[in-house]
Amino acid sequence: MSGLKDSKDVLRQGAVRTIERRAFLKQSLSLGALTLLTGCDVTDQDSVQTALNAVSRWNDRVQAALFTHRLAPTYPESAAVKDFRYNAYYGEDAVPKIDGASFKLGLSGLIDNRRPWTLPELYALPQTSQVTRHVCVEGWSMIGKWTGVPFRTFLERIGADLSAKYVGFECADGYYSSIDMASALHPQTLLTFKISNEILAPKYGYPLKLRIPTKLGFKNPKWITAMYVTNRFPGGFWEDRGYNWFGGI
Ligand SMILES: Nc1nc2c(c(=O)[nH]1)N[C@H]1C(S)=C(S)[C@@H](COP(=O)(O)O)O[C@H]1N2
Ligand SMILES: [Mo]
Repeated sequence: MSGLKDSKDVLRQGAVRTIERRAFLKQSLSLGALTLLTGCDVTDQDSVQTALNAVSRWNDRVQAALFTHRLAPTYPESAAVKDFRYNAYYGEDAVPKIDGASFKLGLSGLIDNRRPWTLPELYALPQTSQVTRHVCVEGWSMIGKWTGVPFRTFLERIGADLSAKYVGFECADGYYSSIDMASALHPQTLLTFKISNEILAPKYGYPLKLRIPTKLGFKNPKWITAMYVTNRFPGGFWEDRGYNWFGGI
């Protein structure tokens, strides 16, 4: 890295910190202040929600500036927990059981080759492993080892429009989520097939889980059945219920 780039980075970080401070101030505004700033009637739930959503979208942009190029910490393989904790919006007894033999990953949106992919085809892609910390917003975290294809490799292989804004995911349990393209192309974002060196057990998302260690657990969809590339903001299951969409760690 050249000295010039270093000093630019320092300047940019300073600017980002200022923005972040403002974002923090803006996020901790009272309803009264929100009324003054946005001119919306706090007794009108819709306009309050619209204003708060606008603050959250703004927060997404600040997080994108702060986190997109950062690498998540990695750990020695010995740190990976074998009996990983299960989580979903329902109990373990209700996890989807997907038939791998007939499974096909559906593709749509801004992708050149939208033919569906079978598991043997996906398994034939170049794979890599990572030992990283999964952080759940509900207050627990755990280090695990996941194996799969770098998501960027897959996006390139299918001819995805890498200049599009979002990649969205649909899951067998009705869950859905989406990520910004920069995070989709991040070197640690993997479309995974394995946890702890073994094919994902049903509860961990068989056959496909997106592992994205730069984002919170709810941005790591399991039981992915379809994905799409789009410029239209797709939201997500928890994101549409109030969790911040960017979900950076
Ligand atoms: N399809 C689907 N994916 C999901 C969820 C879900 O309910 N459905 N929950 C998310 C949340 S909140 C977490 S913390 C992780 C948990 O993954 P794990 O069971 O492998 O620990 O899955 C994420 N992906
Ligand atoms: Mo979570």
